[in-house]
Amino acid sequence: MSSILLLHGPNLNLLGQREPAIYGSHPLADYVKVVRVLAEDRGWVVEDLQSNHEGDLVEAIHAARGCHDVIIINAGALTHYSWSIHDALAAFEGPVIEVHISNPHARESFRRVSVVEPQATCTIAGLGLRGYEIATRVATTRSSQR
Ligand code: CA2
Repeated sequence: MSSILLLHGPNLNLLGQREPAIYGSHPLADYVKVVRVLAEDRGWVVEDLQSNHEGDLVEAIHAARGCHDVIIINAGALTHYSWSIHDALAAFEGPVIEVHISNPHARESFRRVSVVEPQATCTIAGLGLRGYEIATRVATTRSSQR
């Protein structure tokens, strides 16, 4: 069965509790559910991980090799500086879909750089939950090539 690894980086466990003007009011569980329900409806399985630790995310990406078909990743603030995640994603053979709840390009200047983006098949930003639905549709469509 085809499989998605859904990764969330630091502080995303706080979704729904703070900064609703930027991130809305949905908890992280709602984002995971959107991906899981749609993917399973299409015959895919989903493994998800949220971690506040960069190394956990790097190790999950390593373990995805030969195990998962697609990675959907919102690396949180690590998006903007984690070369470890960049390098780990480079070793993953399948499509990588970068997702952001907000639109980093419309915010502070430090958010305008993503070191995930060079490793991503595509980036979906600023659409909140809808962005995760779109990411799942892309992930589960056979034509999504890296
Ligand atoms: O828009 C996104 O999805 C981000 O990846 C979220 C990151 C931010 O550093 C990126 O620039 C864009 C931050 C996630 C922090 O989430 C919080 C949620 C509620 C309260 C506090 C932080």
